[in-house]
Amino acid sequence: MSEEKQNELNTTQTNHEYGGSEIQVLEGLEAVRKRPGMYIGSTSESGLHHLVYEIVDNSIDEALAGHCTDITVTINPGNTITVTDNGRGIPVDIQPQTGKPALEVVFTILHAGGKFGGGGYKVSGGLHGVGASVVNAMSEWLEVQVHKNGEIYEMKFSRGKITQEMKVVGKTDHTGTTVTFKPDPEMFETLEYNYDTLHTRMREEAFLNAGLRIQTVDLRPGQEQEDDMCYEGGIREFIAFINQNKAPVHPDIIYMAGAREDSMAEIAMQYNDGYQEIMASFANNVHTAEGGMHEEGFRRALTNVLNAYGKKIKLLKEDEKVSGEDCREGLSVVISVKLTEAQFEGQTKTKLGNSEMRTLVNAVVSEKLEIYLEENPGVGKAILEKALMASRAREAARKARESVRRKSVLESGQMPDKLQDCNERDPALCEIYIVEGDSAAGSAIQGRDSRFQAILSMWGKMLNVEKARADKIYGNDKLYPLVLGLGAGIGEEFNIDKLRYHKIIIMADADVDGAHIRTLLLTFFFRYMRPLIERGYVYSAVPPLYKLTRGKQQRVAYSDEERDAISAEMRGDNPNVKVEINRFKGLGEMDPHELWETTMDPEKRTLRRITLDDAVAADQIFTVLMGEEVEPRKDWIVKNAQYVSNLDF
Ligand code: TSJ
Repeated sequence: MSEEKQNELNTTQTNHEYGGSEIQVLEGLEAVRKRPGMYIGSTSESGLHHLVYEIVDNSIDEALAGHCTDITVTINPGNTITVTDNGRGIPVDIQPQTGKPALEVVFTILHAGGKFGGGGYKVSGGLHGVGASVVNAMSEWLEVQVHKNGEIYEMKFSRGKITQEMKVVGKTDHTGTTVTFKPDPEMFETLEYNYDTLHTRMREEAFLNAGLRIQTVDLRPGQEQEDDMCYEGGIREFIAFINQNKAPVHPDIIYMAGAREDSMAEIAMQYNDGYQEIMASFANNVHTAEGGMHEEGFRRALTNVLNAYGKKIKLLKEDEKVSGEDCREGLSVVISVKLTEAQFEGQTKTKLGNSEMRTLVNAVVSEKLEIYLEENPGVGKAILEKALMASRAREAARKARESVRRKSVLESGQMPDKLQDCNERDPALCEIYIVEGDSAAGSAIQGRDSRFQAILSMWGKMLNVEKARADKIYGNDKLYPLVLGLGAGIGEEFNIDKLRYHKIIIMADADVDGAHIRTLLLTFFFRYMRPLIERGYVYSAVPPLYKLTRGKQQRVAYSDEERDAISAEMRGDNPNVKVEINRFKGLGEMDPHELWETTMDPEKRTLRRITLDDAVAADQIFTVLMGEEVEPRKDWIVKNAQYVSNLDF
């Protein structure tokens, strides 16, 4: 460590002497601040929320160990977070190895959490239990109170450094842990918590931990609300929730569970009369968005059991088969496995790599589902009939598609008329703006630099991706122009080498409809053109929110803070001067010049790159909340209307 840095530490930390081990500690936490992405994924809205999950994971581990029944997550005024539980309380005794209270170690040493202490059912999730020190490093301040041994212990930190050593501050008659923190404005692009994001995630945790009570509370003025979640039925109730607005093919939810050595698997499933497969899988309560071995085991077993059963009841002829996809049309399923040494792989470390989970889930489903179908022949027949219908529809669609594709415009190179192309041909230099609505598209077409900027306009309600089979997208008049314009095909045939633009910019309003369009497009890209997101080719344009006018002088602002700052600047030393502030209602309201200046000029605009994490979040919102039925979608939009400008898809 440089001398300068050492001095800086010593001055901010007057009552604390630094020895060798402390310096290592600080370097550890400094590494978190230098490369936050490695520890919490991002410093955008998703990273901000991740801090909360890191803390809550510790309480959930305590619940899994059988010592905690209640967890409360509170957004306080000022966007600080409090997490409290009624567990045993983080140990406060001095650790022999370090000579320090375990509590201090948890918050100051990377990867220390959850590793100490005695037995119980310990599971290790992806980032589970290692997060307290990471959150501490990323917080302007953090304080913790532990109720244990009849005493209340307290300790405080700032940006990972101790500001108050552990001390007893009072007496108590119960046990538990409370942590309050303020995310560091130096580290995060946004500091505003979204209640719905936290609530949705906590609801998921409550579904996955049957009987655990989780409360979420928002205390911010003007948006006070709370939810109290406890599901005795666990993942069965998760399926009931996912299918709540869908028409089930059979009344009960099929539930299967089994264990082997240290691991266990549980599966809940139900078919509805739609086409979409909704598979939500978890390993140690971590959402495995990229799937993995447990999903493979499930798919294999489901296909085998249904084919065998179909033959047995003679719905399938001896040489007839239904494919895996056919077996999953309209299926909602939650797979949850718990294991001791989870291996997480893939781009976002959300793909389960343990092959023994394939074996376990396969065994559980093979055995239990067969028994279930034997005992419920009515359900068995309904499911088989549905799979057979899917099989026939798919075959017909394939034939139709093949005949269309032979003379397909995809190969002819013909471009859709909704596309105003650019002159440049090198994809690395080309951008395509996807714009919603007539008037915004008009302004964009006039305002753009047509040498390298193409405009694709989309209007009207887009296809609900959830409802469509992949093959239907070829025929969809809203998405087809997009597929054509990008030029790289779709799904299994997607070929990124043919992509015509290396910047794909979604330009939508900062309102409900804009958020809706962004979610739809991201879900679509995630499901059918994932390499676009993996390569970082997808962006969100950031239009301004306010126009400020003083006489002939005009400026724009992209946030409330910026608005206030610019307004003060424009006033200068002259507080009585009038600065007119107008809110932009939408992109369509801007003239071509304004749009170019504020949102499209590469010299001045802000683009937000969409990460795989963002797309996963959009996909999940989509899956659960934007499924078959219109009503829950409306509810979601109405409920989120006030936050929508903060959504970070
Ligand atoms: F780590 C943390 F600070 F992020 C955090 C930990 C935050 C919150 C809100 C709760 C917790 C937490 C930790 N709740 N409960 C526990 N339990 C333990 O750390 C614990 C207690 C006792 C024993 C034991 O063996 O006696 C072992 C452990 C791991």
